[in-house]
Amino acid sequence: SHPLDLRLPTPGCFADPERAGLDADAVFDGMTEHLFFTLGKLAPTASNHDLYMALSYAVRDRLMTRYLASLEAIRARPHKTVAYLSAEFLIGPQLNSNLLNLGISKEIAEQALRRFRIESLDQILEVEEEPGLGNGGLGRLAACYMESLASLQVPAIGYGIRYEFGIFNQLIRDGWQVEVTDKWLKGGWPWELPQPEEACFVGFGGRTESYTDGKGNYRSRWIPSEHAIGIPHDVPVLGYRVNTCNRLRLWRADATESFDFYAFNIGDYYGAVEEKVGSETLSKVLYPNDGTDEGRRLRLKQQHFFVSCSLQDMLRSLGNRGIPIEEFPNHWTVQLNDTHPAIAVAELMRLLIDEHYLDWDTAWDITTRSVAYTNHTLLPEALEKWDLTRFASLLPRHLELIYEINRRFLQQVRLRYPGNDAIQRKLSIIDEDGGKAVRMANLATIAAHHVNGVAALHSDLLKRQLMPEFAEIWPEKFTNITNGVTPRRWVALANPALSRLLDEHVGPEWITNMELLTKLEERQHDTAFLEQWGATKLSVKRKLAGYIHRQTGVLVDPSSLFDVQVKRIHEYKRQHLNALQVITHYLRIKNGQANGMAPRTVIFGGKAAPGYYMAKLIIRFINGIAETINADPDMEGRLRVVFLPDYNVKLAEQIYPASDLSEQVSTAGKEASGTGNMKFAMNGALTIGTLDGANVEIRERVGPENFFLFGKTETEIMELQTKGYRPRQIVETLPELAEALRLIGLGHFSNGDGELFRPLLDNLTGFDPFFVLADFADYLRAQDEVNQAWTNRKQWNRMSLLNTARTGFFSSDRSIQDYCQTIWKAEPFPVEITCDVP
Ligand code: CR1
Repeated sequence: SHPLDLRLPTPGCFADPERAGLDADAVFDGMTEHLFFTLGKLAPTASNHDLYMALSYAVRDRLMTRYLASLEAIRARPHKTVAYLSAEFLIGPQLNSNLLNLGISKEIAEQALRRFRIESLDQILEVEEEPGLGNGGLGRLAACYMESLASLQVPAIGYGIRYEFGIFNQLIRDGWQVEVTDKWLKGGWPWELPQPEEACFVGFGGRTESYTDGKGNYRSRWIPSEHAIGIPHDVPVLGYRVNTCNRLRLWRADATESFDFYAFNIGDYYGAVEEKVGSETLSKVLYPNDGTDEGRRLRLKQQHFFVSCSLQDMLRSLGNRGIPIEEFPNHWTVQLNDTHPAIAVAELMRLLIDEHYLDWDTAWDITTRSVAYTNHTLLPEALEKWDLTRFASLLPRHLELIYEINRRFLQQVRLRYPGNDAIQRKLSIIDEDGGKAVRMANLATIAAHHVNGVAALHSDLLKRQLMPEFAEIWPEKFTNITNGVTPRRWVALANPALSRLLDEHVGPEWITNMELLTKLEERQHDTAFLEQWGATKLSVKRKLAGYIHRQTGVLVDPSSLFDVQVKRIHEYKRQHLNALQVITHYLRIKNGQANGMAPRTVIFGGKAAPGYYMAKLIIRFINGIAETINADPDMEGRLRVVFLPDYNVKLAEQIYPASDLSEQVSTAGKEASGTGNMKFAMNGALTIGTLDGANVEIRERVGPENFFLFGKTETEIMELQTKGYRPRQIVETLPELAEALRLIGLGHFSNGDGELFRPLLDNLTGFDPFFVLADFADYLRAQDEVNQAWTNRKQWNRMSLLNTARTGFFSSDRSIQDYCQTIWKAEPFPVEITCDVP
């Protein structure tokens, strides 16, 4: 620990427990002041939104001591800081997590709220708008990692973009997804601190030129044709019950000249704001693609924009503290969250060489000692490639530097594989096949000191399939860090009922040490406890049932098996496999073959990328099935299907705790890790899943007898692919499947419209690129096992308990400790606070 003589003024100091300001009176006083002075509202007429704002400001005030102390500690005593570069941070609602991490209990918050005639904290949490600054797993992972970094007291900054519009809101109209702009900032967002004085300039376009400096050295410089300004907006990230409060630093783009007076004077009112509009477009909107590359100029501009601002910010912080630039790798460890920030390699080289006048070797040494890269997918369509001409016109200097990095690297390759042209072409940063392009994964891999995948299987496939030659050249570079999720949000906040049980039977330390949950195993044969376990789950399911009814009008039975698949909609995730299984279930009931089948509620949720036709059709398909089944009196009390619209973090917090069965049914080899799978298991859901991503490790940990495994392995899928796969032949051998497909083709789930789902049917029976039909029979077999297991409720509860007990490994605290030890060489830096209390 590093005691620091931080004399903070008493009014702002909430460090002293006596004066911590965390009691109900203090919270009430804080709210009252903010209502009046910050919001200009009177208590008697304040709306719930006003009260949400007032409570948020009062809570934010109470973060400030820790926030400033953390900043000051690192300024006074430099310590290696993690710079987590990510185009997405899906942080979710902030109020509740800050209350938890600060230590303001729900009871205390409610005591304060009652004085404003509000009975429950939930009424206030309900009005909070979440910043949807991410698509799915990748962005949510970044948010869990930021929370764990702070909780483990490791100094870190999450660098990203403050999108004005995040991921679209999803409406369902006539069964189809409709996208609506996400105006998350419209009511004001109390969790950010704009820092206009720390703005950074970023260039685009233009040309490069050579010149001779004062010492007679040839140099290059970039003369951009356009500029934008990045204004940092800082979001405090407080750790759980510690003084460490890190930051997300999100850049908002501004025009350099926000108003062109010349154009205005000659009467060109539109032209006068045109440049402003153009630069501000940079941080306007998040690309709503999950795991697919959007080969667009604006996307590359966004990436360069936030990366350049962030690297300038890191270099400036060294300058401000008088630290020589050569020390960069000792002060910053830069993690590239996928290839979206991979331009950092070229930009850091440019800043070091062109603006700080370092020579190539020194700059390369600094860069390669600082940067590491996480790969999040093997899907070819998600591996970013930029058209060379486009790249050259936007980032001409970066291209020069990339050519030089490539030239030096290929020299090494030639030495190692003399005469092997194929390997050179494969490893080159420049793709020469077809239209030339810059391959960002190659750039990131060549520069990074570590490259990691996100689950054991995925890291293995990364080495064996995607980058075997890179792995041969640099075996020590490649490593695995299995993903994790934060137990604070995903258990303590999302599932207070379960948390109370864990507090009682394990002790409250589980929340920062999830491995302690193994203590629950002692209870696995305790009938009374297992009943309590089941009753806790049921109470949470009741709440979700209420929500489902309010949202969709469908009444579901809380005692039925809640079978849930929530995640982005994608063919590889195979929501359609699940949907086909639901049809089979329906047909068995119809045909009187469903004796002993457990009543089920099948719940789906997730967004489809707006341009992904097949994914949108799958949503329509699920809604068609839901409509037919829910309207059929024979299904009453036996089968319900719901598609919950607008799946986001807030909704996820309601769903995971209320689930009995977690559907993790991706084609083996396609899901890099998954993180929802971990949230389900921690909350006591059993998994039905394939040997894919982190499912493999979940199954190993919870025990194969507590996991419903099905499907072909990755190797079997590859074999099938090479042998030649004929999905139509499978249909012929499976009468239940044939009947399901026939009904779909007759329009049974589309009001008689036999054409609606034709593209889906053709896809499945024609190519079936994700082997839905190949896994169908085995999936049904595993679902039968689920039904069997559910009939013995004591046994089910035992399996559920063991899932919670044995998934401590999937805490993001463990992932972050792994990153700190193997990749970042970063250590905790506890912050001490002394108040200047008279
Ligand atoms: C993967 O598809 C993984 C997350 C976080 C996603 C998912 O399996 O859990 O990353 N990849 O590691 C992705 O979005 C661009 O790639």
